[in-house]
Amino acid sequence: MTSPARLAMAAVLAVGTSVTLAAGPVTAEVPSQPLRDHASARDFLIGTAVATGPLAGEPSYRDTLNREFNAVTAENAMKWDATEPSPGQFTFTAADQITASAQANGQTVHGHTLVWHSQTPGWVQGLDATAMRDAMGNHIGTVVGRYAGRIATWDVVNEVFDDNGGMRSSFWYQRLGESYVADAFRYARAADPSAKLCINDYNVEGINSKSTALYNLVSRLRGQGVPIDCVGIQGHLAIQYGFPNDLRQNIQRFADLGVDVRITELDVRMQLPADAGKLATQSTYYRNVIDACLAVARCTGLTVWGFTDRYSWVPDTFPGQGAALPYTENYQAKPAYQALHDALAG
Ligand code: G2I
Repeated sequence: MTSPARLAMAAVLAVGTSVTLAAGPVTAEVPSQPLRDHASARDFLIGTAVATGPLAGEPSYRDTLNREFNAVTAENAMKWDATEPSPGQFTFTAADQITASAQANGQTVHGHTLVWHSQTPGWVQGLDATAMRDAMGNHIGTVVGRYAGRIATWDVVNEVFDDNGGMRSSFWYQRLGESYVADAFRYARAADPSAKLCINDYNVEGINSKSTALYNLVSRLRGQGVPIDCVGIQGHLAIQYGFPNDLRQNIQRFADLGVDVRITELDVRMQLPADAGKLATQSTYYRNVIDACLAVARCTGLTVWGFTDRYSWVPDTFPGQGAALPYTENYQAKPAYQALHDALAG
Protein backbone atom coordinates (compact mmCIF):
# COMPACT_ATOMS: atom_id res chain seq x y z
CA MET A 1 0.00 0.00 0.00
CA THR A 2 1.34 3.42 -0.85
CA SER A 3 2.21 5.72 1.98
CA PRO A 4 -0.70 8.18 1.48
CA ALA A 5 -3.12 5.26 1.26
CA ARG A 6 -1.64 3.76 4.39
CA LEU A 7 -1.98 7.07 6.17
CA ALA A 8 -5.56 7.42 5.04
CA MET A 9 -6.32 3.94 6.29
CA ALA A 10 -4.63 4.75 9.57
CA ALA A 11 -6.71 7.88 9.87
CA VAL A 12 -9.89 5.91 9.32
CA LEU A 13 -8.95 3.15 11.71
CA ALA A 14 -7.50 5.42 14.35
CA VAL A 15 -10.94 6.40 15.51
CA GLY A 16 -11.47 2.76 16.40
CA THR A 17 -14.64 2.34 14.39
CA SER A 18 -15.69 -0.54 12.25
CA VAL A 19 -15.61 0.32 8.58
CA THR A 20 -16.99 -1.57 5.65
CA LEU A 21 -14.73 -1.92 2.64
CA ALA A 22 -15.48 -3.61 -0.62
CA ALA A 23 -13.90 -6.78 0.72
CA GLY A 24 -16.26 -6.86 3.72
CA PRO A 25 -16.42 -5.56 7.25
CA VAL A 26 -13.14 -4.77 8.94
CA THR A 27 -12.84 -4.17 12.62
CA ALA A 28 -9.42 -3.00 13.59
CA GLU A 29 -7.67 -2.26 16.79
CA VAL A 30 -6.26 1.22 17.01
CA PRO A 31 -3.34 0.88 14.62
CA SER A 32 0.14 1.83 15.37
CA GLN A 33 2.11 3.74 12.78
CA PRO A 34 5.52 2.32 11.92
CA LEU A 35 8.62 3.66 13.60
CA ARG A 36 9.83 5.30 10.41
CA ASP A 37 6.71 7.44 10.01
CA HIS A 38 7.16 8.95 13.44
CA ALA A 39 10.91 9.28 12.93
CA SER A 40 10.62 10.96 9.54
CA ALA A 41 8.08 13.44 10.94
CA ARG A 42 10.79 14.65 13.30
CA ASP A 43 13.62 14.38 10.76
CA PHE A 44 15.20 11.50 12.64
CA LEU A 45 16.80 8.33 11.30
CA ILE A 46 15.64 5.07 12.82
CA GLY A 47 17.87 2.40 11.36
CA THR A 48 18.82 -1.23 11.56
CA ALA A 49 21.75 -3.38 10.56
CA VAL A 50 20.82 -5.59 7.61
CA ALA A 51 22.07 -9.07 6.79
CA THR A 52 22.04 -10.07 3.14
CA GLY A 53 20.86 -13.67 3.64
CA PRO A 54 17.40 -12.96 5.06
CA LEU A 55 17.12 -9.79 2.96
CA ALA A 56 17.23 -11.98 -0.13
CA GLY A 57 15.32 -14.95 1.19
CA GLU A 58 12.81 -14.07 3.85
CA PRO A 59 9.66 -12.02 3.16
CA SER A 60 8.86 -11.43 6.86
CA TYR A 61 12.33 -9.99 7.32
CA ARG A 62 11.99 -7.72 4.30
CA ASP A 63 8.48 -6.61 5.19
CA THR A 64 9.38 -5.65 8.74
CA LEU A 65 12.62 -3.96 7.66
CA ASN A 66 10.98 -1.84 5.01
CA ARG A 67 7.87 -1.02 7.00
CA GLU A 68 9.64 0.14 10.15
CA PHE A 69 13.04 1.62 9.28
CA ASN A 70 14.11 4.66 7.29
CA ALA A 71 17.83 3.89 7.50
CA VAL A 72 20.02 0.81 7.07
CA THR A 73 23.58 -0.25 7.83
CA ALA A 74 25.17 -3.30 6.18
CA GLU A 75 25.94 -5.64 9.08
CA ASN A 76 28.87 -7.25 7.23
CA ALA A 77 28.57 -6.60 3.49
CA MET A 78 30.67 -3.43 3.33
CA LYS A 79 33.55 -4.59 5.51
CA TRP A 80 36.96 -5.01 3.93
CA ASP A 81 36.88 -8.81 3.84
CA ALA A 82 33.63 -8.60 1.89
CA THR A 83 34.54 -5.80 -0.52
CA GLU A 84 38.26 -6.40 -1.23
CA PRO A 85 39.13 -9.97 -0.27
CA SER A 86 42.32 -9.94 -2.34
CA PRO A 87 44.48 -6.98 -3.37
CA GLY A 88 42.64 -4.76 -5.82
CA GLN A 89 39.89 -7.34 -6.39
CA PHE A 90 36.66 -5.70 -5.35
CA THR A 91 33.35 -7.51 -4.94
CA PHE A 92 30.24 -5.44 -4.41
CA THR A 93 27.46 -7.95 -4.94
CA ALA A 94 26.30 -8.02 -1.33
CA ALA A 95 26.85 -4.31 -0.73
CA ASP A 96 24.94 -3.49 -3.91
CA GLN A 97 22.08 -5.72 -2.79
CA ILE A 98 21.70 -3.62 0.34
CA THR A 99 22.04 -0.24 -1.32
CA ALA A 100 19.57 -1.20 -4.07
CA SER A 101 17.03 -2.41 -1.53
CA ALA A 102 17.49 0.75 0.51
CA GLN A 103 17.04 2.97 -2.49
CA ALA A 104 13.89 1.15 -3.54
CA ASN A 105 12.48 1.57 -0.04
CA GLY A 106 13.44 5.16 0.64
CA GLN A 107 16.05 4.31 3.26
CA THR A 108 19.20 6.28 4.02
CA VAL A 109 22.34 4.14 3.92
CA HIS A 110 25.03 4.29 6.57
CA GLY A 111 28.33 2.75 5.39
CA HIS A 112 30.07 0.37 7.78
CA THR A 113 33.08 0.24 7.87
CA LEU A 114 36.27 1.26 6.06
CA VAL A 115 39.19 0.79 8.46
CA TRP A 116 38.93 -1.75 11.25
CA HIS A 117 41.21 -4.27 12.94
CA SER A 118 38.64 -7.06 12.47
CA GLN A 119 37.26 -8.62 9.28
CA THR A 120 40.25 -7.29 7.36
CA PRO A 121 42.04 -9.82 5.12
CA GLY A 122 45.45 -11.19 6.05
CA TRP A 123 47.03 -9.65 2.97
CA VAL A 124 46.41 -6.17 4.40
CA GLN A 125 47.71 -7.05 7.82
CA GLY A 126 51.03 -8.27 6.41
CA LEU A 127 51.91 -5.12 4.43
CA ASP A 128 54.74 -2.77 5.33
CA ALA A 129 53.92 0.83 6.28
CA THR A 130 54.05 2.38 2.82
CA ALA A 131 52.12 -0.41 1.18
CA MET A 132 49.56 -0.45 3.99
CA ARG A 133 48.88 3.27 3.66
CA ASP A 134 48.54 2.88 -0.10
CA ALA A 135 46.18 -0.07 0.32
CA MET A 136 44.06 1.94 2.74
CA GLY A 137 43.88 4.86 0.34
CA ASN A 138 42.99 2.64 -2.58
CA HIS A 139 40.36 0.78 -0.58
CA ILE A 140 38.70 3.91 0.75
CA GLY A 141 38.86 5.65 -2.62
CA THR A 142 37.30 2.71 -4.43
CA VAL A 143 34.57 1.84 -1.94
CA VAL A 144 33.53 5.37 -1.01
CA GLY A 145 33.88 6.48 -4.62
CA ARG A 146 31.60 3.73 -5.86
CA TYR A 147 28.79 4.83 -3.57
CA ALA A 148 29.44 8.57 -3.71
CA GLY A 149 26.17 10.46 -3.37
CA ARG A 150 24.36 7.27 -2.35
CA ILE A 151 25.82 6.57 1.07
CA ALA A 152 25.08 9.43 3.42
CA THR A 153 27.44 8.64 6.28
CA TRP A 154 30.46 6.38 6.72
CA ASP A 155 32.11 4.76 9.69
CA VAL A 156 35.57 5.67 8.42
CA VAL A 157 37.43 4.15 11.34
CA ASN A 158 35.98 1.66 13.77
CA GLU A 159 37.06 0.76 17.32
CA VAL A 160 40.46 2.46 17.32
CA PHE A 161 40.68 2.48 21.13
CA ASP A 162 41.42 -0.24 23.64
CA ASP A 163 39.19 -0.54 26.67
CA ASN A 164 41.30 1.81 28.80
CA GLY A 165 41.29 4.62 26.25
CA GLY A 166 44.73 3.98 24.76
CA MET A 167 45.06 3.55 21.00
CA ARG A 168 44.30 -0.07 20.16
CA SER A 169 47.48 -1.89 19.28
CA SER A 170 46.11 -3.07 15.93
CA PHE A 171 48.20 -3.76 12.84
CA TRP A 172 47.12 -0.31 11.63
CA TYR A 173 48.51 1.39 14.70
CA GLN A 174 51.62 -0.75 14.90
CA ARG A 175 52.59 -0.04 11.31
CA LEU A 176 51.34 3.53 10.83
CA GLY A 177 50.93 5.09 14.25
CA GLU A 178 47.99 7.34 15.07
CA SER A 179 48.30 9.13 11.72
CA TYR A 180 46.30 6.40 10.00
CA VAL A 181 43.15 7.83 11.54
CA ALA A 182 43.55 11.30 10.04
CA ASP A 183 44.67 9.84 6.71
CA ALA A 184 41.59 7.62 6.53
CA PHE A 185 39.30 10.62 6.98
CA ARG A 186 41.16 12.61 4.34
CA TYR A 187 40.96 9.78 1.80
CA ALA A 188 37.23 9.40 2.49
CA ARG A 189 36.52 13.13 2.09
CA ALA A 190 38.38 13.16 -1.21
CA ALA A 191 36.35 10.20 -2.49
CA ASP A 192 32.94 11.69 -1.59
CA PRO A 193 32.86 15.28 -0.36
CA SER A 194 29.13 14.97 0.35
CA ALA A 195 29.31 12.04 2.77
CA LYS A 196 29.44 12.66 6.50
CA LEU A 197 32.42 10.92 8.02
CA CYS A 198 32.24 9.22 11.40
CA ILE A 199 34.39 7.56 14.01
CA ASN A 200 32.61 4.68 15.75
CA ASP A 201 33.28 2.74 18.95
CA TYR A 202 31.79 0.62 21.75
CA ASN A 203 31.80 1.08 25.53
CA VAL A 204 31.65 4.83 24.97
CA GLU A 205 28.03 5.28 26.04
CA GLY A 206 28.77 6.79 29.44
CA ILE A 207 31.46 9.24 30.43
CA ASN A 208 34.51 7.06 31.09
CA SER A 209 38.18 6.90 30.17
CA LYS A 210 37.46 5.41 26.75
CA SER A 211 34.76 7.91 25.76
CA THR A 212 36.96 10.72 27.04
CA ALA A 213 39.84 9.46 24.88
CA LEU A 214 37.44 9.47 21.94
CA TYR A 215 36.30 12.96 22.84
CA ASN A 216 39.89 14.19 23.04
CA LEU A 217 40.83 12.60 19.72
CA VAL A 218 37.84 14.11 17.90
CA SER A 219 38.58 17.48 19.41
CA ARG A 220 42.25 17.28 18.43
CA LEU A 221 41.57 16.08 14.88
CA ARG A 222 39.01 18.78 14.25
CA GLY A 223 41.48 21.31 15.55
CA GLN A 224 43.90 20.05 12.89
CA GLY A 225 41.29 20.39 10.16
CA VAL A 226 40.77 16.66 9.72
CA PRO A 227 37.36 16.12 8.09
CA ILE A 228 35.48 14.34 10.84
CA ASP A 229 31.76 15.06 11.01
CA CYS A 230 30.23 12.59 13.40
CA VAL A 231 30.70 10.23 16.28
CA GLY A 232 29.05 6.82 16.48
CA ILE A 233 28.24 5.41 19.88
CA GLN A 234 27.57 1.73 19.28
CA GLY A 235 25.36 0.91 22.27
CA HIS A 236 25.88 -2.81 22.85
CA LEU A 237 24.25 -2.95 26.28
CA ALA A 238 23.30 -5.73 28.68
CA ILE A 239 20.65 -5.48 31.39
CA GLN A 240 22.90 -7.25 33.90
CA TYR A 241 25.54 -4.50 33.69
CA GLY A 242 23.31 -1.50 34.36
CA PHE A 243 22.42 1.52 32.30
CA PRO A 244 24.92 4.32 31.56
CA ASN A 245 22.92 7.12 33.14
CA ASP A 246 25.19 9.86 31.83
CA LEU A 247 24.53 8.90 28.20
CA ARG A 248 22.67 12.12 27.40
CA GLN A 249 25.39 14.22 28.97
CA ASN A 250 28.01 12.28 26.99
CA ILE A 251 26.14 12.77 23.71
CA GLN A 252 25.86 16.47 24.51
CA ARG A 253 29.58 16.94 25.05
CA PHE A 254 30.32 15.43 21.64
CA ALA A 255 27.63 17.57 20.03
CA ASP A 256 29.25 20.60 21.62
CA LEU A 257 32.41 19.82 19.64
CA GLY A 258 30.38 20.56 16.51
CA VAL A 259 29.89 16.99 15.31
CA ASP A 260 26.75 14.93 14.80
CA VAL A 261 26.23 11.94 17.05
CA ARG A 262 24.51 8.69 16.19
CA ILE A 263 23.65 5.62 18.18
CA THR A 264 24.94 3.12 15.66
CA GLU A 265 24.55 -0.47 16.90
CA LEU A 266 22.03 -0.58 19.73
CA ASP A 267 21.10 -3.91 21.27
CA VAL A 268 20.32 -4.87 24.86
CA ARG A 269 21.13 -8.45 25.72
CA MET A 270 20.17 -10.51 28.74
CA GLN A 271 20.84 -13.91 30.26
CA LEU A 272 18.50 -16.42 28.65
CA PRO A 273 15.80 -17.44 29.08
CA ALA A 274 14.02 -14.14 28.68
CA ASP A 275 11.04 -13.48 30.90
CA ALA A 276 8.54 -10.66 31.28
CA GLY A 277 10.60 -8.88 33.91
CA LYS A 278 13.80 -8.92 31.85
CA LEU A 279 11.95 -7.79 28.74
CA ALA A 280 10.44 -4.92 30.70
CA THR A 281 13.88 -3.89 31.96
CA GLN A 282 15.20 -4.16 28.42
CA SER A 283 12.43 -1.89 27.18
CA THR A 284 13.44 0.80 29.68
CA TYR A 285 17.01 0.61 28.33
CA TYR A 286 15.75 1.12 24.78
CA ARG A 287 13.56 3.98 25.94
CA ASN A 288 16.37 5.63 27.85
CA VAL A 289 18.76 5.42 24.90
CA ILE A 290 16.35 6.91 22.40
CA ASP A 291 15.22 9.58 24.85
CA ALA A 292 18.84 10.59 25.42
CA CYS A 293 19.42 10.86 21.68
CA LEU A 294 16.19 12.74 21.01
CA ALA A 295 17.10 15.21 23.75
CA VAL A 296 20.19 16.41 21.85
CA ALA A 297 19.54 18.19 18.56
CA ARG A 298 22.74 16.91 16.95
CA CYS A 299 21.91 13.29 17.75
CA THR A 300 20.60 12.53 14.30
CA GLY A 301 19.71 8.86 14.40
CA LEU A 302 19.53 5.57 16.21
CA THR A 303 20.30 2.23 14.59
CA VAL A 304 19.60 -1.17 16.13
CA TRP A 305 22.09 -3.94 15.39
CA GLY A 306 19.54 -6.13 13.66
CA PHE A 307 15.86 -6.00 14.56
CA THR A 308 14.83 -9.61 15.10
CA ASP A 309 16.25 -12.04 17.64
CA ARG A 310 16.28 -14.53 14.77
CA TYR A 311 19.46 -12.84 13.46
CA SER A 312 21.74 -11.38 16.08
CA TRP A 313 25.46 -11.61 16.72
CA VAL A 314 24.87 -11.88 20.48
CA PRO A 315 24.30 -15.62 21.08
CA ASP A 316 27.38 -16.52 19.02
CA THR A 317 29.60 -14.16 20.98
CA PHE A 318 28.07 -14.40 24.47
CA PRO A 319 26.88 -17.98 24.97
CA GLY A 320 23.75 -18.10 27.12
CA GLN A 321 22.80 -14.51 26.32
CA GLY A 322 20.48 -13.09 23.69
CA ALA A 323 16.96 -11.75 23.10
CA ALA A 324 18.66 -8.40 22.51
CA LEU A 325 16.52 -6.90 19.76
CA PRO A 326 13.06 -5.27 19.47
CA TYR A 327 11.39 -8.22 17.70
CA THR A 328 11.21 -11.88 18.66
CA GLU A 329 12.54 -14.62 16.42
CA ASN A 330 9.06 -14.77 14.90
CA TYR A 331 8.78 -11.06 14.20
CA GLN A 332 6.52 -10.26 17.12
CA ALA A 333 7.11 -6.77 18.51
CA LYS A 334 8.55 -6.86 22.04
CA PRO A 335 8.17 -4.24 24.77
CA ALA A 336 11.44 -2.78 23.47
CA TYR A 337 9.72 -2.06 20.15
CA GLN A 338 6.91 -0.29 21.97
CA ALA A 339 9.46 1.77 23.88
CA LEU A 340 11.09 2.99 20.65
CA HIS A 341 7.69 3.62 19.16
CA ASP A 342 6.37 5.60 22.12
CA ALA A 343 9.47 7.76 22.28
CA LEU A 344 9.34 8.56 18.56
CA ALA A 345 5.61 9.17 18.62
CA GLY A 346 5.73 11.32 21.75
O1 G2I B 1 30.50 -7.60 17.13
C1 G2I B 1 29.35 -6.81 17.05
C2 G2I B 1 29.63 -5.53 16.26
C3 G2I B 1 30.62 -4.65 17.01
N1 G2I B 1 30.86 -3.40 16.27
C4 G2I B 1 31.25 -3.55 14.88
C5 G2I B 1 30.29 -4.46 14.13
O2 G2I B 1 30.71 -4.65 12.80
C6 G2I B 1 30.14 -5.80 14.83
O3 G2I B 1 29.24 -6.59 14.06
C7 G2I B 1 29.48 -7.95 14.02
C8 G2I B 1 28.41 -8.63 13.17
O4 G2I B 1 27.16 -8.41 13.76
C9 G2I B 1 28.68 -10.12 13.08
O5 G2I B 1 27.79 -10.72 12.14
O6 G2I B 1 30.74 -8.21 13.50
C10 G2I B 1 31.07 -9.60 13.56
C11 G2I B 1 32.52 -9.81 13.16
O7 G2I B 1 33.37 -9.23 14.05
C12 G2I B 1 30.12 -10.39 12.65
O8 G2I B 1 30.36 -11.77 12.80
C13 G2I B 1 30.87 -12.42 11.67
C14 G2I B 1 31.26 -13.80 12.13
O9 G2I B 1 32.24 -13.69 13.16
C15 G2I B 1 31.83 -14.56 11.00
O10 G2I B 1 32.12 -15.88 11.40
C16 G2I B 1 30.88 -14.53 9.81
O11 G2I B 1 31.47 -15.13 8.69
O12 G2I B 1 29.95 -12.50 10.63
C17 G2I B 1 30.50 -13.09 9.50
C18 G2I B 1 29.54 -12.96 8.32
O13 G2I B 1 28.33 -13.60 8.62
